[in-house]
Amino acid sequence: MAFDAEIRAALIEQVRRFVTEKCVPIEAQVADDDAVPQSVVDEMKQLGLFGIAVPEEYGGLALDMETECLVAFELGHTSPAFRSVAGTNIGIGSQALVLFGTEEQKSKWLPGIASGDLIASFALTEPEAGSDAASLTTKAIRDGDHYVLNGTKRYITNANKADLFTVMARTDLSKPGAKGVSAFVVERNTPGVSVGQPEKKMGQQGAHICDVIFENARVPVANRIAGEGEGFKVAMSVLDKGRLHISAVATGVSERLIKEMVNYALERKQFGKPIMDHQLIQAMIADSQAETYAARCMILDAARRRDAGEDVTMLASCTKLFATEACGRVADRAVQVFGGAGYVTDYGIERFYRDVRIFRLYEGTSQIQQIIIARELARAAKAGNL
Ligand code: COS
Repeated sequence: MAFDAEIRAALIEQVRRFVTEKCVPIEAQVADDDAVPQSVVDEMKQLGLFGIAVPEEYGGLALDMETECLVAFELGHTSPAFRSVAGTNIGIGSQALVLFGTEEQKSKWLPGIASGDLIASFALTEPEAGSDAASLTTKAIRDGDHYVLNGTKRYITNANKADLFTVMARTDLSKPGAKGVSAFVVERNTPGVSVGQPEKKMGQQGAHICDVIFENARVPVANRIAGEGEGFKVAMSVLDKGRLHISAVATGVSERLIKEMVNYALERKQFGKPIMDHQLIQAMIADSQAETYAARCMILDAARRRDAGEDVTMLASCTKLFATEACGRVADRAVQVFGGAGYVTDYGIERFYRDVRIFRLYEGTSQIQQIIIARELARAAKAGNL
């Protein structure tokens, strides 16, 4: 569904104003406090940000992927910790339900996810199952009308605030790989579910990741998403979309950093003139702009194709690989253009430098994206479709 151009422009403008007026001025405070103020979270709720990827019949804005990416570019214009508040509701925490949930499951949870009253989280990674997600060992053993879950999930974004988790767990112990995995909605208040302390991390203070531990947690069979053994595919489909969204956030941050670089380079004088007039500075800024523009075009193209019903597994990996690696280079150049000031906390550039490092890791490392791209190309060639 193509989104009405006027509604879309109005929404983008609202998000832009919110980011500029409410988020940018308190970036340092959020990093120092390691928390996004409740008033800002409330405003995100009012804007409908928690529900942008939830269908209208469940209270969401039902944005198409292209519009979601345009919103994500805007959210990237400030510290990524702000986006993370609603990030799991927009993406990996809600989309298993949106894409594969039954009517009953959707009407039970999606309205709360859309309004932001329920925080949803995605629990795939484990201490011994990161890139090799199909090797997960959390068990879900059927016992009458329930599954009994045991295991530990690791680095789960927003786990400390989550009301429900999409959990991938092994229902068939005789099948070691992807085929033995099923997906479940697990409510936080289920006896036997506990959440660890937030990890101390390199960046994105204000956003949190924790362990989630299941000890004989009994989850109703009705909470299983899709069929037994289909959980890995559910997770991968969710990540296809999530990777496009993260690409757009990273590219938004690149755009912000280019603006910071240009403004600083016009002000800062060395050798008797603004450093913007020095060609080696120009080269760093120009390379950043060219790469960011390329990322933006790739993302919008992949998003439109997804909206048109195409399989975008490979394209999502291409955008995630390119946009997040480009963002890393842009952040590095931003520190370089700022010189000593780039290393000093007050200027905020070193914070972005740390914040963006995770983009190349979560929702699949750059190396996993390369593997997926190569795998899809080989598949297409074997099928005579290349
Ligand atoms: N959409 C739907 N189904 C998919 C899929 C996708 N994007 N990708 C894979 N599948 C299916 C495959 O078709 C296969 O099913 P069949 O055997 O019926 O064909 C099944 O899932 C297993 O796929 P595959 O054999 O490719 O699995 P691998 O174990 O080789 O792993 C990678 C694939 C490496 C791509 C996967 O483990 C991965 O993405 N790892 C990174 C995990 C990640 O992003 N973690 C971040 C945590 S969330 S912040």
